[in-house]
Amino acid sequence: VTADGDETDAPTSVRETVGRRTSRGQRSVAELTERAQSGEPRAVARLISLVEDASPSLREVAERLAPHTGRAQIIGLTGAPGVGKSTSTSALLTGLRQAGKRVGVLAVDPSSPFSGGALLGDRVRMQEHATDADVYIRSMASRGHLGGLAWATPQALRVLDAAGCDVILIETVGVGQSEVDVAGLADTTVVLLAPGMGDGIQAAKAGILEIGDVYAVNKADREGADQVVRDLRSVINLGARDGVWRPPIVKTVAQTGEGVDDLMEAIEKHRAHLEETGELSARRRRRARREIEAIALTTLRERFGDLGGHADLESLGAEVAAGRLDPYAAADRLLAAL
Ligand SMILES: Nc1nc2c(ncn2[C@@H]2O[C@H](COP(=O)(O)OP(=O)(O)OP(=O)(O)O)[C@@H](O)[C@H]2O)c(=O)[nH]1
Ligand SMILES: [Mg+2]
Repeated sequence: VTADGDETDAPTSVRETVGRRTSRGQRSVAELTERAQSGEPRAVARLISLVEDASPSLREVAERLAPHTGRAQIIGLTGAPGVGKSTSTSALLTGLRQAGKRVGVLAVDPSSPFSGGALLGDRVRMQEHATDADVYIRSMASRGHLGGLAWATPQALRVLDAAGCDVILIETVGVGQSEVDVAGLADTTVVLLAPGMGDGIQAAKAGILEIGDVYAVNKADREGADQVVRDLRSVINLGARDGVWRPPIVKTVAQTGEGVDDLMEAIEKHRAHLEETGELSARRRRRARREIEAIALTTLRERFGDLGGHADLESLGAEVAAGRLDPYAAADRLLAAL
């Protein structure tokens, strides 16, 4: 469903319309953002689509949303494929709804060029929440646009934040190698592990022990869960220091909801820790810096792309090929032409 539907009451100022890209939308950004803020699901969906499509109207969207952001608690879930991220997200969603929270869910798949597909299974898993008016579930994929999801994901988070979500759960596949580094996006990052998934700890050691604020050993109904907990604990204890957050380890069976209360409690403790130490605002400032950087880099890349056929490049190429100029100096000259 998109928010393009009824257009009878839409203002018609050309300057304020959401671009000519939409076939019949022509709804003003002002109205769209207002509706999103009041929690209208179709407006929220439409705004996230604008983000995904890198719409030119995003500038205005961002400007209008900015004063209404910074309230949501952002919880990231990450871990190897199939470890139970979506099932855990759904279980957390149930718990958060019982606590009366309005919740946004963003499932990000950097490897997929399209939404849907791999995320279809998630929709099935999330179905029980599909009709809940206080839940927004959205999947995002890169669609191959410039800059990929590096800047798009934080913008989608902003939309959900401004739409009044108390909590946003964001699920991404993989650790470290991912284009969308969930640890850079979330207030609290939950890393999921599970028994019987190869040499999980060894494989993950390199990256995960730096990013997990909370560890969930999921599929605790399976043999080997206690061993995963023991291994993980010994590695965490190795790096433990006084005054530094020591990530708790929680056992869960996401399918049945077992242990999910403990997981919520661990997340809340971490949240309290962030607030007490001032780390919450430090993380948010860091996040904002990365966001600015991603947008600036995307803009640069776009401009640079335009220079691909630039006359300077033609002549510089000739100079370098002939050995009259080194490629670094040539690159400097090209950049100076930006
Ligand atoms: N036995 C058991 N199976 C589980 C548990 N949690 C999830 N599963 C199953 O594990 C499979 C993968 O779960 P998902 O939640 O899709 O895992 P995911 O990490 O989101 O997977 P991707 O998004 O593909 O990376 C599904 O068949 C789940 O039903 C659990 O606690 N115990
Ligand atoms: Mg999933």
